Amino acid sequence: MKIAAAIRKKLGVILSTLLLVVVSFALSATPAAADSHVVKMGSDSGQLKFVPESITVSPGDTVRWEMNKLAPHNAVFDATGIPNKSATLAKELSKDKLLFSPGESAEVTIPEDAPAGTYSYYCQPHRGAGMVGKLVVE
Ligand SMILES: [Cu+2]
Repeated sequence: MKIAAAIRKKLGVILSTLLLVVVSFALSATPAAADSHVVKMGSDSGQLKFVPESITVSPGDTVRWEMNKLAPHNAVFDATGIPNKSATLAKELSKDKLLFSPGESAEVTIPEDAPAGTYSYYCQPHRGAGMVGKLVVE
């Protein structure tokens, strides 16, 4: 009965592997999956805008600003424009490095302790032209 024992052993390995896959999938799927959001800098039609101008995000989500048209752009938050008026959080969220080439991008992860509310940001070179955006943190 050597063969039967070998088969049983193999079956055991297969079953435990299967169990491991199922369990690890269940564990990784449990916390609300973080979303990633993309905001274009400069509209396709050539306007000085963030597209979309307002997005709704959750803590843990990532936001990626992508250079599109009419460079240069950046995305800057001020303490006055965020719910808890924290200069530290504003700095943490800001991507003040200017982006020039289409496809260049800057990404930020919304901190888990970011308070809910509306966060306003702007592009430093084009703030006067109305290039402002909003993140609504839920
Ligand atoms: Cu700009």
